[in-house]
Amino acid sequence: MSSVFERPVTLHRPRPATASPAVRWSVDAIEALFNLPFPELMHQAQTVHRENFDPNRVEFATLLSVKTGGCPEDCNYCPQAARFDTGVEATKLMEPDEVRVAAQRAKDAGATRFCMGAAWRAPKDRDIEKVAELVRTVKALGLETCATLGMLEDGHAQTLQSAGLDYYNHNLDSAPDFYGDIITTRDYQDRLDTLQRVRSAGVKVCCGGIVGMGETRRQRAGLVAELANLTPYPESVPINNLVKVEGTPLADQKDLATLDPFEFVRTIAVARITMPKARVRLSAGRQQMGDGVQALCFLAGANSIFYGDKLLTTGNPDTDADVTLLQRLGMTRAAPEVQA
Ligand code: SAM
Ligand code: DTB
Ligand code: SF4
Repeated sequence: MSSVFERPVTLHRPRPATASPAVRWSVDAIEALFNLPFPELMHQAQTVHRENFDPNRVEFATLLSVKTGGCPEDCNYCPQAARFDTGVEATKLMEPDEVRVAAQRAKDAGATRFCMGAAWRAPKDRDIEKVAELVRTVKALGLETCATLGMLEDGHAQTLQSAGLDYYNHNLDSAPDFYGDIITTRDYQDRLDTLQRVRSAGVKVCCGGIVGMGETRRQRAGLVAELANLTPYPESVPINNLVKVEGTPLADQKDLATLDPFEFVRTIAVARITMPKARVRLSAGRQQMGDGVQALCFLAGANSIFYGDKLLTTGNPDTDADVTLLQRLGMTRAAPEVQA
C-alpha cells in the first residue's frame, strides 16, 4: 500500500472564496437540500466537491490547547467552562518553547496546519502580544497557523496578522434561534463582530458550528445559512459533532438523543454544496463515529480533519489510525494551501 504522504503536490483551489460572486442562501433552500434523498444529496455534494478540489485529499490540522480551562463563558457543551464540574484543570498560557516542541511534533507527524486554542472569553492586550509570539514560533516551522482565542477587539486581529496568523477560528456554533438555548454570556452579534474584525485584518476565517445539541433539522439549515451567507463565506468550516463531556449541561441532559450519523453526513454535504471552495472539516466527534461514517463524510465533501490524539481537552483518533484509514480508502494528505 502506498504512503498517504508521498504523492506530489498539486493545488486544487483555483480561486479564493472572495473571487466567487456572493450567493445568498435561504434557510428554506438549505432545508430542501437536507430533505433530499441521501443518494441525491451525496451526488450533488460530490459533484461540487470535484469541481473545486481533488476529492482524494484531506488536510491535516493539529490542535493544541495553549491555555486550558477556567473560562468564564457558559457554553453548555464545553468542558472548559469554569462553572461546570468536568475535571478539566485550568492552566496558564504555554511558553513559546513548549509550543515549538508540540508544533514540530505535529509537523513531523504530517500536519500542515497548527491551531492554538485558548479558553478565554476575550484575550487582553497582553495576551495578544504573547499569542503573537506563539504564532511567530509556529510560522517559523513552516506550518500554516490558526488561533482560536474568543472575541477579539479592534487591533487584535491586526497584531496577530502581522505575526503571521493565517486563520482565526471563531464559530457561530448554531442557528440564531437556537443559540440562546446553549450560550447566554455572549450573543450572536458579538461573534459576527469578531469575524468582521478578523476579515478586515486580512486573516482568513475558520468558522463553523456544532450539531447534535438538540437542534432541529431546520436549525441545522439555519446554521449553514448563516455560514454560507457570510460575505465571503469562511475559507474553513469546522463541523463538530457534540462530544458529551460529563459535567457539562448537554451531557447531563438525559433526554438528549445522539444525532443520527446520517444526519451528520448530510450536514457535511450541505456545507459542501453551499460553500464550494471552503475546506469543510470533519471536526470533533470522530472518535465516537466509526470508520464507515467518517468515510461517508469524505464522500460528502469533507476534506480536512483534526489530526492528533487530542482535540483541546477530549480524545481524537490517534495519528496511526488516521493514516491507516486514509490508506484503506486510497486517499492522501492535502498539500498546504498555496494559491495557484
Ligand atoms: N474559547 C474560544 C471560543 O469559544 O471561541 C475558543 C475555543 S472553543 C473550545 C472552540 C470551539 O470548540 C467551540 O466554538 C465549539 O464549536 C467547539 N467545541 C467545544 N466543546 C465542544 C464539544 N464538547 N463538542 C464539540 N465541539 C465542541
Ligand atoms: C472547532 O471548531 N473545533 C475544535 C477547534 N475548532 C478549536 C475544538 C473542538 C473541541 C472539542 C472539545 C474539547 O476537546 O475540549
Ligand atoms: Fe469558553 Fe470557548 Fe468553551 Fe465557550 S467554547 S466555554 S468561550 S472555551
